[in-house]
Amino acid sequence: MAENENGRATKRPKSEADNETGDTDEKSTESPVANLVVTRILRECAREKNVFIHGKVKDQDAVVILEKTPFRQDTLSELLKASELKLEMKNDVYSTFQLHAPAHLNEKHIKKYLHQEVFLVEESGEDYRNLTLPYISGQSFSLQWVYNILEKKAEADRIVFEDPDPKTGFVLLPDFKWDQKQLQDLYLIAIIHRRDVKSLRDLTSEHLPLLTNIRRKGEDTILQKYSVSASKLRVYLHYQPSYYHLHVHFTSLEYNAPGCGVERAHLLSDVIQNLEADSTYYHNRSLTFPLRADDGLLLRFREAGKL
Ligand code: G7M
Repeated sequence: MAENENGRATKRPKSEADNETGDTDEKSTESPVANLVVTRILRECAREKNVFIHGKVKDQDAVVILEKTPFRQDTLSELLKASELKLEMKNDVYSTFQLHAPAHLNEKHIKKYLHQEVFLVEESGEDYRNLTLPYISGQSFSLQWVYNILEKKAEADRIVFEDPDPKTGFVLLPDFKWDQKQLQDLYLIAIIHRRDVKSLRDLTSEHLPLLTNIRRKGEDTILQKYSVSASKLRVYLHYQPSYYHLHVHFTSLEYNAPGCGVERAHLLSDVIQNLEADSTYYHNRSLTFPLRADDGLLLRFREAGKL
């Protein structure tokens, strides 16, 4: 568990029933993860300082994500003053130290590490229709959390902007990976109101008014509310996304957000230009993305001899 003010824990919904009400355990005083029995570490990234844990809470499956947030300016001087330093290496004017922070600023180490191999997959338009679409349609990726947000059953107080138009409208709110304590890792998502666009693959020039609306109003809102200008934002879509209801990520350019690499992120401005040039661009083009070894979709590509 991340126990200090620089870390946070997030628990995904335990079940559909919990999820439908939009009610979360956050309201109760008991820590929702206090009784977590860890089954295994699904993923840990030392560089991004996060860990994904599969476990059980009262016999129900749960996924807990712990993520180290950026250093906070207000605790920085205390961190430097009160920490114990152990010299590791000295060379010319350079020295490296191991820093042992005071307990209240520190976090426990999670040592277990389960590395998942990742493979890059190239998906043609035909592969999408023959392999990916049947696969994602057969999966029960719950979008209930998305509908809860759109219907104001959850996170309603976190919405920073809404355009209610059923065709071009969207809701803008902080991604749950952002604790909103500092702008350095600013992270918001725009979730569209219409429910018939699964991902980048579904987009045609018909959706240009929706996309340009998201870009303009999303950037304007972030400038007004957080004083972060468009030139300081990375605005993109994931392919493959984790959730097949179109949403756009707005992250601070300063923040190396998980999934913002070239193999997964598609800049909204590129998407708009590609659709302006060719309405069927995302229906026909090959798209490349990473899949983890345990991803069922990878198996489909393997079985089809595409890997
Ligand atoms: O594009 P992709 O599907 O990979 O991204 C989904 C994004 O939604 C991620 O950045 C998640 O952190 C974010 N997210 C996921 N859930 C379940 C929630 C949620 O319940 N609330 C909010 N605000 N963001 C979420």
